Amino acid sequence: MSTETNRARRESWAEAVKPILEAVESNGDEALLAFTKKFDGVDKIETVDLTTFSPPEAYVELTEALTLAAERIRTFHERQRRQDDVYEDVMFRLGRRFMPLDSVGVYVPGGTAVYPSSVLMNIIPAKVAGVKRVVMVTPPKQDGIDLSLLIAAKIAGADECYLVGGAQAVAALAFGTETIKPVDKIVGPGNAYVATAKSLVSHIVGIDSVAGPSEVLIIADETANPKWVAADLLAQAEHDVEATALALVTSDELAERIEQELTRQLAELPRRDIAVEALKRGGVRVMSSEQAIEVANEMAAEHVQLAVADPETYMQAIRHGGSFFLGHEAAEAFGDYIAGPNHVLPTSGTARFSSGLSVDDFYRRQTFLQMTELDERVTRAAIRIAQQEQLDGHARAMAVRLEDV
Ligand code: HSO
Ligand code: ZN
Repeated sequence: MSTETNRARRESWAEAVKPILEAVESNGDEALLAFTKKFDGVDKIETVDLTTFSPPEAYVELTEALTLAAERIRTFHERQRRQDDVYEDVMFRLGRRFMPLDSVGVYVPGGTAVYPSSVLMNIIPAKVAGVKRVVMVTPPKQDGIDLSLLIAAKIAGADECYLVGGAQAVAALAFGTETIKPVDKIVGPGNAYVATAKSLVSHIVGIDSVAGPSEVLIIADETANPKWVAADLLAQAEHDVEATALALVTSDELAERIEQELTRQLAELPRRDIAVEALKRGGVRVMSSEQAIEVANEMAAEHVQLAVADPETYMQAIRHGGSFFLGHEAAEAFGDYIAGPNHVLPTSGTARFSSGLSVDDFYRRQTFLQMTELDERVTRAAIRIAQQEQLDGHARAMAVRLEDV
């Protein structure tokens, strides 16, 4: 799509979202309820008490699965916890401390992509960082909310949960209403209106990066299993018609066998129509391993799967990628659900400069200094720089100490 059309679309989303933000900011619950009625056809702002919520019998197996996934995700993220750093030099005790955010809002979409796994992936790092108040919001539905989201929220440790969605939910989290107290940062995926709302409130509240359509780049050599490579391409392609599932393979023969597998497996895939559409942009291409590495570096894909005999060597050569999956067995799907690393990853080439969601996203890094001894050389150097900047007040603030200490 042209830049012009993209800009026009962005502007029309912003036009639709701005009045919603303003109304919720000025009128709180009253506006939140009015939009919930209008867009979701539901006549109340429901607060879900997760402490008293317990999954019905039919959900026992899913609850066990989500509990195991949560444990593994928690273990992985606990290793990302930060230690404060303090040291002393000739003049100061200096340090950096990691302060968890007080409160975080997690937006959970309720449309066609209802992913309890994403509830775990967004909430667990916040709780591991030490965020006291994690608030989940998800759109209400006339036929009742998907319980898998509530189960995941409870397992992950959400503190509050409200059934509100869309731009109005983002506004409530950013500005606060009588029912929903404001938060310091909003994370979680959402549709264009939710993403627009997040960016429009980003001057008063932290936001995560906007997730584009999911991507996988698979590099496969002659040791790869065509059936597995095809299955992994389809796992990505079924996400979204805009998803990218691309395999770069070293021989025509392997390409052909993967194509055959794709045709065979597609026939049995319930989300076949979506996958077929997505595969038009991706699919299988033949090239040398050097070229494949070059493409990988240019693409900076969200997921990089290395279905090759020596995945480590490839990973050394590929500088960009959100998350790497090494070897034939390491299907991306394991990473989506249960391995441990976060599945919220940079898309659309943003892996060139950004990283997947982690515990770091829920800390503020604060610095401190305390004078232990006044060092004349250091002080005089600072005064000299202040004079250069013609900030005499600065120079004096230090000079008076030099005189008195
Ligand atoms: N592959 C998606 C995450 C996901 N897959 C959720 C299934 N459920 C983006 O990393
Ligand atoms: Zn996935």
